[in-house]
Amino acid sequence: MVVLTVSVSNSGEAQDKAPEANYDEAKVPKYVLPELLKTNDGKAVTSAADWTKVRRAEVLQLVQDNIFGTLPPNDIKLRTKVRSDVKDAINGLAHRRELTVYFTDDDKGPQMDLLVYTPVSAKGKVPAFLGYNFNGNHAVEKDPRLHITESWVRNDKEHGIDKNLATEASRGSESSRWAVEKIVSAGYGLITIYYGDVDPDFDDGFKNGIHAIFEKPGQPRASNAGGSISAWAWGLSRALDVLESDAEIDAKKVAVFGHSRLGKTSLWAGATDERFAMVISNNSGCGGAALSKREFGERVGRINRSFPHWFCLNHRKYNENEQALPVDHHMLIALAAPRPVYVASAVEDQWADPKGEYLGLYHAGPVFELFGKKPLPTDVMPDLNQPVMTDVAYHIRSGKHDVTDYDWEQYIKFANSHLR
Ligand code: GTR
Repeated sequence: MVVLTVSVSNSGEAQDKAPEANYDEAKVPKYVLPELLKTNDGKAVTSAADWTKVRRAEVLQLVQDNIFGTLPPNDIKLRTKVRSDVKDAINGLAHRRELTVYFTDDDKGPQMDLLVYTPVSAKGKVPAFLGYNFNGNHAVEKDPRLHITESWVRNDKEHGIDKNLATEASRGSESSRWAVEKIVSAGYGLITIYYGDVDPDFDDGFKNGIHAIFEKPGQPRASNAGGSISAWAWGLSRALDVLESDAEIDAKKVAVFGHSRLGKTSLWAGATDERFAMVISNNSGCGGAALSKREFGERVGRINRSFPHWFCLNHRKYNENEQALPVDHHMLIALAAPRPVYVASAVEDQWADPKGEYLGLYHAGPVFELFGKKPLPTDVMPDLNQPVMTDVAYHIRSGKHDVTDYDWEQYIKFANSHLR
């Protein structure tokens, strides 16, 4: 029997001591992945039409009911207000807008701010990348004109964040992760949102963020009710709703992007909303691109205990019990097909299981093939810093868990061949 000890750290994230994460490939158990191309009643899926008409919905349901849970309803009226609009951002290269999107009629109610960059040189609508940031829109660039988020943020002494409120000291603190200059110079737009606007990232029993609109206090939670990742995915779709009537962004060419927990989110958003034209997972690891059944690095039990609010309650059935999962993350990735998907790893990020991320994309391949798309050619990972790009793409770069200029250079290159 495995005895688990769980303690809660100052950051509010639980840290358990056992079982230790496995980093030894020889200790990966023999596992059998659930079949992508067989329907629940055992029929072979042999064409794109079989996938689209029958199997896709089954797979979506399996991923929803066992991993992330349902998304909030989408039949709400959105209102938008321009908070700022400048033409001289990023050394004069970008038109930059801050757009507040209200989820109710109440200006003080749940809302999110879209930070929208478009190239000033653009003639007509541009394709774009859309993704959440971790620290607030004001952390993307050190421009004093940007509004400092008023949403809950994780305490961070280095950036003067105390009592969960952002201050001047956190301006630009996340700028190394957002290659805005490269993106707009390549002719793309960038839309980013502080993820805590949609749902603050702590376990509060689903009362804050957009949960305040949809959840009834005291009501028991369904075992497949969505957690924060579903809420965040929902928020990305609402951003796309807004972009559909934007004069500068081509909403039919929006790549949904995310790093780490937000990479799990971008995969789930791409799965649940087929309007996203491309899906990018940066170091998404356990719960993202990595296969859970490999039990390598971070595992299902550990993530559920550290972040009890991310997934649905059903996901806990697989704590220390991954082999019982009726789904795995190749199925999550396959839900993006036939749209282009990019999965990226970092070699020092073994916690996220780079090989498991690669294999997640590799084993989604048969669905891409049904559509005449080229998947990853082999189950052998490419060398360091040697991206493979077909109709899907993968790279493992040197360095740690992060988003770097190198990552963005590859995403832009991949987008150049698929979103142009
Ligand atoms: C870690 C978590 C990972 C990843 C990461 C992040 O603590 O274990 O799964 O999501 O956080 O989002 O930065």
